Amino acid sequence: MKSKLISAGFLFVLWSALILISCSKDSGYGSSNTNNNGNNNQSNAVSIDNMAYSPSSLTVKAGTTVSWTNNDNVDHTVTANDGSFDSGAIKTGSKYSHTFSTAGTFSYHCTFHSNMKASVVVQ
Ligand SMILES: [Cu+2]
Repeated sequence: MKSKLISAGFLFVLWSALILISCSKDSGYGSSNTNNNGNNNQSNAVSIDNMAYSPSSLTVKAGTTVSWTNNDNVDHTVTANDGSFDSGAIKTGSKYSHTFSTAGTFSYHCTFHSNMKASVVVQ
């Protein structure tokens, strides 16, 4: 009688622990996946269209690779004001990528069109 009660109690504790473990595993896994996907897809891409960079100011974490896609019908460049990176001419439909490894504000422009200016803020 006594041992039956003890083993029932033990099973209940074991069962509760299993539920707790599986719950925390599920929620941790799901939320981190969603965050990673959201960040990667949205925050590191710049579109070049209508003689402008969009967004004109992009904030990323250090180590992020930013890619620019030329969706305009003329060539453009992505040229750092301090010379730290330069895409050269990016043709229509082409892409240029640069990895920002250090924090800071990196202003850039298009060498063909002096009014085209934007920046990447690296945190
Ligand atoms: Cu341009």
